[in-house]
Amino acid sequence: MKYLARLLFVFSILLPVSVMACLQKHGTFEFSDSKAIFMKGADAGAAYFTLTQTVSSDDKLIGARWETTDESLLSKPLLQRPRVELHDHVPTEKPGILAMKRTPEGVKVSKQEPVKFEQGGKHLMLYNFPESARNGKEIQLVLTFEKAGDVTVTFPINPTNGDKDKPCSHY
Ligand SMILES: [Cu+2]
Repeated sequence: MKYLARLLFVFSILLPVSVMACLQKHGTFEFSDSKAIFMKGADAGAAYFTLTQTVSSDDKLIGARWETTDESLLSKPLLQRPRVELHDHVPTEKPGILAMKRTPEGVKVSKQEPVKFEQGGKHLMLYNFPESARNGKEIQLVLTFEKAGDVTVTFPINPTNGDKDKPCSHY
């Protein structure tokens, strides 16, 4: 019994570590710390991740989208359909106040410069996401790169601090 207790204890320590290694590899890219955050009751949200290019070849993230086959969403006017935009935060005239802006020019990624999409900085802005998607465990977003093309990345939804590194079930 004592052995079992010790074993469980070891497992409980090891588990978060192994779970933390939710690294998604796609071609020459590595994605880590991916998450999507939706405020309660809001259909807009943001997605964050760290992106590393593992080879000495520059690329550029130029767009992102969420794919759905739901006709009731696809038949809506363009601006009411689910969509994803590349955003960044920029300083305003008021000290300490940041504003969001679109970055349609894209985000460069090279081996020397891992790119962080994080709160208060670059992020993927998520608009008009249906409740069914927001209430799920995770969403898949398709990220489009200039050279590498489309890459599908999994984002756990609203991970709490306790399980902020929960595993992605889909790679
Ligand atoms: Cu934004």
